[in-house]
Amino acid sequence: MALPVTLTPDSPIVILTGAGISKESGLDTFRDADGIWSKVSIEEVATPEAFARDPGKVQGFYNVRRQSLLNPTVQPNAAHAALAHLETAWPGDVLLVTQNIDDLHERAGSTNMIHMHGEMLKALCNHCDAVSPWRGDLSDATPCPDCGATGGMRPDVVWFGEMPYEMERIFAALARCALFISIGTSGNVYPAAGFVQEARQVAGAHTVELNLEPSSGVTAFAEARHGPATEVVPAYVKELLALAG
Ligand code: BJW
Repeated sequence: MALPVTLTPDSPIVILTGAGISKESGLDTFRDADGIWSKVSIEEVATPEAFARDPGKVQGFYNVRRQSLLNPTVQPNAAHAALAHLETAWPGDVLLVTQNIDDLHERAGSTNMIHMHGEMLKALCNHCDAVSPWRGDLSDATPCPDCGATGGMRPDVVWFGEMPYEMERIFAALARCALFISIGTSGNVYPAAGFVQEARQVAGAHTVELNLEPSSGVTAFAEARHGPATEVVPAYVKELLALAG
């Protein structure tokens, strides 16, 4: 499908990514048949109540995922690279909002980005709210590097019932974007699942879904292209950059 004529090379773009973009880098998605939530329940590991009830279990879940992310076989793929290239080559603003807590977008070179669900390679102290870079394991005995207290260190990630990061900045960008692209997300989790309506209704943006298969919210998008992220994302970016000349 052709790109809309209303899109000009200085049009602001907002991109939302989800777990599907990192699947071909070797990281699991959540809701696919072999996904994370098929092995462990949200209520056990992804709520503040779960952490209060059994911090060791939650720490263990994230310790394993942190070490998987740090495995040298896990590297950014062609979709991450294409988005980093778009940010530098597109004359207008490109804001990348990721739901992912991995660091593959940064490793690919993206800089204007928001981790709305936090970052696996950071730890947050429940006692003093300090955020620290973190690559090792966390446990109840881990002291906070800032306040020294133990028992409060948790991964700096956003669990169900918690407020995602930088919502004001995200909604401001959605309200003025001309193009909204959603990549590799099932559209099950709010507020991210509502961004397409915001971009369409408030900004009048063109909206595109790039996903392995139609997501549950596909009808909200003006355009959709389906296939592996490493194929559909570079192809779509190439079309956009041809428009920029
Ligand atoms: C490929 C591919 C390939 C595969 N190529 N594609 C009732 C109604 C509305 C809302 C609520 C409600 N009850 C409760 C809520 C709110 C709740 C919510 O949304 N619940 C739903 C279950 C209904 N949300 C919250 O609590 C959020 N906070 C909140 O709302 O605060 C209040 C607020 C209100 C208004 C404004 C602002 C704030 C917090 C949500 C926190 C989510 N946390 C998690 C865990 C984070 C840490 C971690 O990673 O462990 O975030 S849950 C998990 O889901 C993770 C993900 O970021 C998130 C989204 O998943 P994602 O990325 O979409 O992955 P999948 O697996 O679902 O989809 C992958 C897709 O990729 C699939 O479609 C595949 O087909 C595709 N794919 N291979 C391309 N190669």
